[in-house]
Amino acid sequence: MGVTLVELKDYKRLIKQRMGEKRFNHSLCVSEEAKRLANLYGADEEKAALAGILHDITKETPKETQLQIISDSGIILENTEINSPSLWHAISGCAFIKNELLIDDEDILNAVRFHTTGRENMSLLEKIIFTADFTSRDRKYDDVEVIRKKANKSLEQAMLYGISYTIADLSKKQSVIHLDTVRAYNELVISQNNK
Ligand code: DGI
Ligand code: FE
Ligand code: FE
Repeated sequence: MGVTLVELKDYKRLIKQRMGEKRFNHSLCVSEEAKRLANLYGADEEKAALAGILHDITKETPKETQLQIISDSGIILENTEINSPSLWHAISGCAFIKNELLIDDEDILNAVRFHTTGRENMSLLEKIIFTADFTSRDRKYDDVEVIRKKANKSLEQAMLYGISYTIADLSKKQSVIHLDTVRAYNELVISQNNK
């Protein structure tokens, strides 16, 4: 699939209409960072830029509407997902770009679908979007420079650091941890241990 710059501009306009200024800026920053990482790791830069701009497309869509988008696309949520509203935007976002924007590139669809939890056997593009969401220019948290440095050396090391933080944070709040998150974490730990 060829994504031209003109198309990217149109998608930016569409995204801008769907969210507040701060979230739009985040989407632009993730897009830019995803493109940079794609260049660094030899992935398709245009696809990365597009997946980046689209990744949070339904983040500010009302929860009820998101549930409707999800059920309209034939997805039945698992119990853990029903109890984790912060995961819904990845599921509804993927369904929205597939069914409404008619994006048919499976890799882009999966990059949006798994950008919050990660999963086992992620593609290079999925890893790039997952990482860019942590390392984008707008992100400000204590260890952001640590993870940015890791991202320039190894996507897997950056992801492991990010997922470890997420799991610790979720368990501190006694929130549900999705199995995809745990599976991604375990796979990253095992592959680091075997290096
Ligand atoms: O959409 P963003 O804010 O840019 O970032 P994101 O899509 O990574 O969403 C972050 C939120 O998702 C944060 O509140 C933690 C939550 N989250 C990540 N993994 C899991 C999770 N929530 C649950 N319940 N379970 C998970 O495995
Ligand atoms: Fe998100
Ligand atoms: Fe995001």
